[in-house]
Amino acid sequence: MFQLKTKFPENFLWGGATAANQLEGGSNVGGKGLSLADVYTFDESIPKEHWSDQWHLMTHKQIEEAQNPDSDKYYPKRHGVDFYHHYKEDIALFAEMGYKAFRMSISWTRIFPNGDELDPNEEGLAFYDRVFDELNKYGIEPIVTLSHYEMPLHLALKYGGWVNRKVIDFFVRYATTVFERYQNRVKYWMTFNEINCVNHHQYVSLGVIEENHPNIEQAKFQGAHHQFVASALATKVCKEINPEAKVGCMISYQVLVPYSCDPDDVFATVEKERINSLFFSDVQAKGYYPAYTAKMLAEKNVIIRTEPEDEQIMRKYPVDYVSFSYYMSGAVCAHPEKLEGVEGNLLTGGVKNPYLPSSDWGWQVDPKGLRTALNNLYDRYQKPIIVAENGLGAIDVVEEGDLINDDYRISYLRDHIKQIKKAITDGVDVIGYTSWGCIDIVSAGTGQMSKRYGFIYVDQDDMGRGTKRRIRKKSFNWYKNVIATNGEQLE
Ligand code: BGP
Repeated sequence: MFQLKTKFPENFLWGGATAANQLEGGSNVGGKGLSLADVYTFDESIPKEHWSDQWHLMTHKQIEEAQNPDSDKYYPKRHGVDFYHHYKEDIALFAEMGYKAFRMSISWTRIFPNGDELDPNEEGLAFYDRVFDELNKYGIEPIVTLSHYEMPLHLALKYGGWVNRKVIDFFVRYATTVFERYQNRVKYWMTFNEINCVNHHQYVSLGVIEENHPNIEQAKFQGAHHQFVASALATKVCKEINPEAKVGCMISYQVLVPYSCDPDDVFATVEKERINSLFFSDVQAKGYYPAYTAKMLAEKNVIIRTEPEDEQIMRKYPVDYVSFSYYMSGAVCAHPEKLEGVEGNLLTGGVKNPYLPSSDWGWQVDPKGLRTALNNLYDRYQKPIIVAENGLGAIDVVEEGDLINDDYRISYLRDHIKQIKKAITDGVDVIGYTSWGCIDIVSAGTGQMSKRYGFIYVDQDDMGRGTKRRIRKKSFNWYKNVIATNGEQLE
């Protein structure tokens, strides 16, 4: 009855994760339309601290400029690392590492270039046929995100993004198209990447162009509601097409701890963790709005407009599994004025935890926090969990003989995988681990290429210059051995 688990399960989904807009390139081929990500520039002349601003604030002027074919700006997410033309070589390298799973996203604008067409673009569908066939050749299970910061730009410009209820229908049409087409090749789906990020970066998450927006909080939560409904409707369709398929939610989970044992810090942490992350997985995993929603929305002066059928569809179609990205933890202080703040992928303005080191980008490294995260989510939902992203963004140096000695990355990943193993012993049902950016790709936040996460180096710089040659890093062989020993040999 009480069976202690001390090992990773036999069929554990070891692998890596990417997103189409950071990986694929080929934005001007195969009939692809422009996505939100395609208008994101990288410009070294702008001060570093503003590189991520476009995630939440994109102006109409910037978009107009991006649509001008003569613009001399560099748009890194149009180029990615050209997986579009290198997918065979890249998948062969994943297979060489022994991948059991590959998390990727479908670029919505390859399938529906503007988002509101009635018929899909066959060339776009055919591209993913080829990718899935290639994965299948090596027995690699695709885990596919439907929307990873790359909705059609047209839906943002014409309809105002996810704030508009019509976008639900466009999304469901897109989801239905890909569920039908790939029903025999894809079992694991995720609807929205880091759905809680609507709260932090409304441009990439919702397609809301913020300048002079009259009520941005209202827009965020109305948009989130539409995504919840869209996700439940997509889950319904997915199950009708293939009852064996599994649909998951995906949040960015920055585990939060109180800065001190001051009761004010403790409760501030409870509330901050809800609004930052858990509210979103609560709705998607349980299928209904949690009791604290009313107060949370009242404090923000937000009134979500719903339709009578929303509640029922959300209750009937919660997700099958829960997944999350984990890069760091955070500390919460009820009175943070005198404390040092920290950087992070949620732009949450937490305070520095004096017990933790930070990455070169100021993200606080806390492997034990991953064990806490897994326990928290499993206690709360009792659903299988995939660690969908985890990794270290770092500068890599190619030494004589194509050597890349990324011991720092090995150490980061090893420490985190150890904590997953402990969580399995704690009783958590973890079914997969896909480390982030298994091949170097363009950074989501900064648009840099030099912020590298991969086991495979790509010879390309921040401005897209380079041969795009793929080189195995030291971590490549390390991870290969981790997978071969099913997580038993981590040193
Ligand atoms: C997550 C996103 C990814 C990603 C990762 C690392 O929030 O889901 O798309 O890139 O963070 O962030 P960055 O690329 O900014 O270092």
